[in-house]
Amino acid sequence: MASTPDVTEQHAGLSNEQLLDMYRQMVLIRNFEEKCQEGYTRAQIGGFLHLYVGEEAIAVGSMAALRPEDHILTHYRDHGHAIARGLDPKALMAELFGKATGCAQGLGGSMHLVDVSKNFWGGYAIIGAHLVMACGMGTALKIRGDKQVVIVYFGDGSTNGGEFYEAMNFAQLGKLPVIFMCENNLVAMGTPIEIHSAVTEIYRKGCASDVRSERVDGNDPIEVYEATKRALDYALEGRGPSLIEAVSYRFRGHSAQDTQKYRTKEDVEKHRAQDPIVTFRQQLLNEGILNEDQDKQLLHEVEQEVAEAVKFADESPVAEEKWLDPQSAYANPIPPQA
Ligand SMILES: Cc1ncc(C[n+]2csc(CCOP(=O)(O)OP(=O)(O)O)c2C)c(N)n1
Repeated sequence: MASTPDVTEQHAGLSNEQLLDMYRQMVLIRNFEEKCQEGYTRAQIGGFLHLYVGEEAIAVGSMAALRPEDHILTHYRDHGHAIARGLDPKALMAELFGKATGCAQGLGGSMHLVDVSKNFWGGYAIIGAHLVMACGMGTALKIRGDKQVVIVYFGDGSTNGGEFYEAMNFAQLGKLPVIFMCENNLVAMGTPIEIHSAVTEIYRKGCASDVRSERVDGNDPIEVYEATKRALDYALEGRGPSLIEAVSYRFRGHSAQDTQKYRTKEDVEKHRAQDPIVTFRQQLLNEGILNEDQDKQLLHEVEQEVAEAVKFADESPVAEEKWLDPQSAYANPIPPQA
């Protein structure tokens, strides 16, 4: 049987197998989040729920360029990053359901997914604050001489706060191995970018600290992969941080409760023409890397995997109350005073 021609030359050195894996991850993230929305509607998931639908190419493309030893910090819209980093969808869904089998024992919820064994240091809810944490991690790596990088994900709205400029300046001064990945989905909660930012091309904000900066199509996982690889190599050469602006769009509201009065249905539909999953799928079909039967099979397997995750979460015991003891917040609890 003739094998599919390998078109790695056109795809930044990615093999057909890697491209298919990236496509599968994007489909898995989308499917997982559709079930999250259902779980929220059924009150199986409480608290905040920020969906990443439409932005999948950024997490998948960038994670494909990272190595197991690299470190990840992300914001509260973190389901896609966790899945792309290879966290177990069962433990993630259980976390969302507030169950003891969740990746944070069910105490973190949607915004605080974590798995230290994968150097996935968590989702953070305070916008911009984790950029400063990335500098702390970058400093530690530099002092230890570890050949590792930190990538930190954040939105366009987060680049208006002081922490963004503070972090960029600090990282550039110390030539820290940090990749600042701005996911520009063109809106911060209910405020379109033209209204919240004086500079709408976010990568241009890097010039304030002379940080190497570039803008890519965040709907194209291969473009994101290439930009991340460039930033990774740059950091590993000891040359310092990079700012990547990946332009995309979120199809759902800011969180599960959002009436979306700040945009029209027509706006959303217009962007659907650039849906990263539909576009990537078509590209793989056109190039003979994927065929219709494989695609159906892949979708079937993903649906099964997500259904198993929901079942696992549903049947797991609720988070244990003993963990609500403030002492449980410490890695090394403080002994009681005499
Ligand atoms: C310091 C701080 N101020 C305000 C908020 C409330 N808040 C939550 S999300 C958000 C908008 C963030 O938008 P953006 O950075 O573009 O990320 P996106 O949600 O679009 O991914 C704000 C203001 C917060 N979490 N932290």
